[in-house]
Amino acid sequence: MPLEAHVPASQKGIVDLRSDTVTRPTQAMLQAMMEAPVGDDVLGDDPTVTALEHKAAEMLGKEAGMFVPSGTMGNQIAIVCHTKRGDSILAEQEAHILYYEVGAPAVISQVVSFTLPSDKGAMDPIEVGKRVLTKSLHTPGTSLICVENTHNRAGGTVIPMSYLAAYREIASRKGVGLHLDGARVFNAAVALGVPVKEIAQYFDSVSFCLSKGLGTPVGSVLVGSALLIEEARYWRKRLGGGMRQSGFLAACGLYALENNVDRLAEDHARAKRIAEAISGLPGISVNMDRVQTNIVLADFDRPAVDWQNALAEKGIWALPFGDQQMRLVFHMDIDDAMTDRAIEAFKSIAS
Ligand code: TLP
Repeated sequence: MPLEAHVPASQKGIVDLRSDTVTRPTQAMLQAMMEAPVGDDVLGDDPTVTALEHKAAEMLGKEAGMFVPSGTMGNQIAIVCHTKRGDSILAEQEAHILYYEVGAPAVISQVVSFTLPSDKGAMDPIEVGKRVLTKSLHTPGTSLICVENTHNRAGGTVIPMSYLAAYREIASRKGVGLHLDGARVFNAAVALGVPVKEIAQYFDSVSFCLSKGLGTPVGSVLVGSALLIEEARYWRKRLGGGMRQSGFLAACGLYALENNVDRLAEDHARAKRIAEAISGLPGISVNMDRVQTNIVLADFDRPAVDWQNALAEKGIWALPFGDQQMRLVFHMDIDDAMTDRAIEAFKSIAS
C-alpha cells in the first residue's frame, strides 16, 4: 500500500521527524481494526485485547500482560506496583519516567527518586549497586531500579546486554524490583539482532509502546508476573485507564507485532544515513556513537529554534531537544525519498 494512502492531504509533503509517535495506521492496519472482534474490556470480554496481551506476554517471555493507553501509564503502574509510599526508586538522571512524566512517581506512588548519571543512557552497574539503599529508620529503602532501553534522551542508544545482566544480579542480590521502560525495546532488539525476549528476561516488568516505531495510533503493554499484572489491573482502573471496546486499538497492536518489528531496521538505516550526511556540515555535528537506532541528535552552533524554523519552511518538521540540539526521529511514515529531502534541506540551510 503506498504511503499516500494513509497520509491526510494536510500532511502531504511534510517530512515529520518530530517523533516516531506521529505515524498513521496503514490500510492493512485499518483493515485489521475493522475486522477485530470486540467486547467490553472492563468487563473482561474483549477477545482482541486478550489476544494482544497474551501475544505480548509470550513475545517478552512473561506470564501476563495488560494493554494500557500510554507508555506513561505502563511505567507508572509498574512503579506503583513495585513500591510502597515512602520507598525510593533508582533511575538514570534523564530517564523518561522522571524527565517527561510530570512528576508521576512523586504524585502517584509517592516515592523518592534517586538518579544516576550514565554513559549514553547506561548507568554504571557498580554505581547502581552502591546506590541501592537499605530501608532503615532513616533511609527510604530502594524497592525498584528502572532502566530505559533504548534510551530516548541519550539519542535512542541501546543498553549493552552485559549491563542488563549486571542490573539483574544486583536486583536479585539486594531483593529489589527491576523495571524496563521499553518504549522502544523492539528497536533495541532489532539493533542487537536478538529476540526481544532476550532483553526482557532480565526484568521483572517491561512496559513497551505500540504507538512509536511499531506504528499503531494508541497503546502500550505492561508485562510481568501474573501477580504483578493482577495488581496492575486495579491501578489501571483507578487511574481511569479501563477502556471498553479497546479491541479496535489492540487489533493494531497485534498487527504491528506480527508485521512491523523487522522493518525497524529500515528506520535505523535512514537515521544513520542522515546522521552521516549532515554531521560536519557548517554549524552541525552529530556524535555518531549515539546513532544506534531510529533517533539522531544533531548539535548546532546556533539556537535549535532557528533550525526548527528554517527546516519548517522547507516542509521538514523536527523538535529542539535542548538550546542547541535537535532530535530527528525515523519511523514508518518516512521513506528514502523523504530522508533525501531532509538531507537536502539541512545542506541548503547550512550553506
Ligand atoms: N516519548 C515521547 C515524548 O514523551 C518525549 C517521544 O516523542 O519520544 N518512555 C519513553 C522512553 C518514551 O520515549 C516515551 C514517549 C514514553 C515512555 C511515554 O510514552 P507515551 O507517550 O505513550 O506516554
